[in-house]
Amino acid sequence: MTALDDLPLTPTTTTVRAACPHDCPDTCAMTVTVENGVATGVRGDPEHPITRGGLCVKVNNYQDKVYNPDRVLHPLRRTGPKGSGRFEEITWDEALETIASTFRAKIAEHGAETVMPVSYLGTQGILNGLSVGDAFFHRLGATITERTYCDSGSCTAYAATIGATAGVDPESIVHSRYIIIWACNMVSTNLHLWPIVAEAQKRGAKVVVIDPVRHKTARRADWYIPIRPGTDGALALAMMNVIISEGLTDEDYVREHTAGYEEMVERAAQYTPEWAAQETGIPAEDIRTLAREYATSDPSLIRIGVAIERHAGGGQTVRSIACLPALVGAWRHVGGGLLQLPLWAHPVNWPAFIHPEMATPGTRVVNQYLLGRALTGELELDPPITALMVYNSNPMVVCPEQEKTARGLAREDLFTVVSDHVLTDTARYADIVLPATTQLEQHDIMFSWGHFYVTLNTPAIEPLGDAIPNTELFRRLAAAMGFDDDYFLLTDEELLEQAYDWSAPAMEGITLESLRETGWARLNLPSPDEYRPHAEGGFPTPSGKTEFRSAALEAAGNFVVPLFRQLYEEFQPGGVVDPLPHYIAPRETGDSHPLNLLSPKSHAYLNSSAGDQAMQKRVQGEQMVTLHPADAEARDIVDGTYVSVFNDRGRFVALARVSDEVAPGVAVAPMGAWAKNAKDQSTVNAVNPFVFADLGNAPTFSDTRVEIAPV
Ligand SMILES: Nc1nc2c(c(=O)[nH]1)N[C@H]1C(S)=C(S)[C@@H](COP(=O)(O)OP(=O)(O)OC[C@H]3O[C@@H](n4cnc5c(=O)[nH]c(N)nc54)[C@H](O)[C@@H]3O)O[C@H]1N2
Ligand SMILES: Nc1nc2c(c(=O)[nH]1)N[C@H]1C(S)=C(S)[C@@H](COP(=O)(O)OP(=O)(O)OC[C@H]3O[C@@H](n4cnc5c(=O)[nH]c(N)nc54)[C@H](O)[C@@H]3O)O[C@H]1N2
Ligand SMILES: [Mo]
Repeated sequence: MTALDDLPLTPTTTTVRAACPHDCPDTCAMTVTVENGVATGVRGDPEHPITRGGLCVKVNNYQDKVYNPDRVLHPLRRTGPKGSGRFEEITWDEALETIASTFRAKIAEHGAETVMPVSYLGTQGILNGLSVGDAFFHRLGATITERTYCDSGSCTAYAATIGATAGVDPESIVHSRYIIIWACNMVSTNLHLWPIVAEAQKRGAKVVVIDPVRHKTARRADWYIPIRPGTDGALALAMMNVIISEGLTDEDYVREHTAGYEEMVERAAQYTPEWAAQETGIPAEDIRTLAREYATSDPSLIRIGVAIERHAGGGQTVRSIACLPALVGAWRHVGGGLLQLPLWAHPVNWPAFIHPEMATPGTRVVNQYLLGRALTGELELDPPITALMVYNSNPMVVCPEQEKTARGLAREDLFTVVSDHVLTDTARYADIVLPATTQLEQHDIMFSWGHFYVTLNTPAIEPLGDAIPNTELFRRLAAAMGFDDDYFLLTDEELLEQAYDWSAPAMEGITLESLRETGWARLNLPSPDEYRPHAEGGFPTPSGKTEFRSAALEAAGNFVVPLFRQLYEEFQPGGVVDPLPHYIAPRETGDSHPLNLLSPKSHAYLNSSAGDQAMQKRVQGEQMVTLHPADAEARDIVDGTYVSVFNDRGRFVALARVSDEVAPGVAVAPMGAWAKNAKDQSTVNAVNPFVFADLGNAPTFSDTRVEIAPV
């Protein structure tokens, strides 16, 4: 690769190919400069078609995370009260012995389900990420943790409607003529897709943003449509109503490649633009215009953000939206259709990491979204959770009902182990803290949920202190527990070989050896200038069609797609679901707490990661809440002063920002700031509910009502 060869290198300087580890659609290819064994800088690979040489504010100083003086570099044992953050250094042998003997004692007393793992996507690497501990906990017989924080409801709805398809290639979007960005603040959360959208816009595409907040992305749109939170389903159904009633459907496509159309026509008749205007706050004439423009501009593209699912009817919202491209025949064209999570394009060998066969059939499943309730006993569990192991996650910040999470973690009879880079809000409650390596110190290989490239991460430097990768952590824990299954003996090199199904058609021409040369590679799929995955239908649904009437929902009821459970199993039946798309209004109505609070992502943090890093804190500022001038005036709230945000679940204090970026009745408090740094030691998840959305056990972070008052 010439660009790397051109770098001015001194004899002691090397450049190593790496991959951004973060839970983000962009999965950037990075290069790391190493001088005398020290990483001195990271930059985006200029040749990568998505990264294009640029890294975002969250990672462009990644070396500061690696050498952060606050890093935990040795195992620690608690010496002060839980939450105090007082610890002493111990050896790995002492730590492993303490963990193994305590797990054994707890299991002898309560049974193995008394142990609960809590993990999410601190790193997205296939080796060290989502599934790294699954085999260990299956072998132990621990409670199975269901992980549905992110896009689970959307994935259920999407899979039930068009199947687990990659959908539109993000690079094909340069060809799109009408682009709807729906509940996605792309400039903050999917930054590397924006230049592609901007290129389409330059070529004449109209960019529409539908969001309750006029954010950085909305300000670049040709048409910004403010919407009442949680009512997007009404808008999508009304768009169907207009498209059908005005004869704007692609009749041939609908006839050949959809199922249940006649029933959908009947259903959609009730969802008039006038009705939807009442729900959404969008004038009926604007709804008509949107539907007409969408139906008559070829190719038309919808990009949905993860935030679209975070309310009571989130699943049905995505069902309705996923029906639209087939209705207008958008899939016929390059750059036409729907972009959700192209991760389905990646033939990752998940079962090799999850090892479902090691699980004991019938082991109970607890969703970690309910962690606070599980720990405080409000969720009646028999046996109770008495041992918790947290890795790749920071539940004190990301879980709803923060006060319950804190109260649960403070329990004296709970033994908590946390593996992380630094003493997070959660780690401060641990009995044992274990030091984890960062991406520059470990092997990994990355799939992407935002593009069609696979990226290899080669360690750039030796691990600092006693830090180890998660893979090694579970090898050591398995040895300490006396597990001798072959899996627990595999080295990282051997795990890399298992990461992908290398014989899958999408991997043709890609090997570990080739990746060691190039760093990254595009999956073997048609070029973005030609890729029309569903021009001839071929949806991976039971009927092979876009299913207005969903056979999967009809057969299974509500379900969680396999990846979101540790078990790699088929549908989890759970309740009857109307198999036709329909509208479910937001759950919280706001009689006593009138403001609808949203907690989208922070621009400078990656969930809570980087939430305690100096540069990122400077960019992001402290926990804020934005509200409309009319709402501020009615409450005597002045811009730049502290306010209390509260409801019956809890409260947090934030700095008020008064702006007409949000509509009256809406308030926005980004998530990711640490409680430790907050004015009253709590953040936005203090007020969020534990309630699931309609499909896929998705969270309902956007379905939250609060009141705000000066403090
Ligand atoms: N900078 C940054 N980037 C990130 C992350 C981060 O923490 N920081 N996290 C990564 C992760 S894990 C994820 S899941 C993605 C998420 O990325 P996005 O999908 O963009 O999610 P959010 O930022 O939570 O919300 C996006 C927008 O949805 C809007 N929204 C909320 N509720 C509704 C609603 O009911 N209807 C409509 N129409 N809009 C609504 C919010 O106002 C917000 O502007 O970002 C990834 N990228
Ligand atoms: N209110 C509200 N809450 C939300 C959301 C929201 O929009 N609003 N979004 C939800 C969504 S979409 C998501 S994805 C979740 C995110 O939830 P999490 O995935 O839990 O996100 P983080 O807070 O970043 O926590 C990851 C932790 O893993 C650590 N880590 C990173 N790399 C490694 C490693 O290699 N080894 C180990 N052992 N640890 C590592 C990081 O330092 C960090 O402390 O939050 C959810 N919570
Ligand atoms: Mo997420």
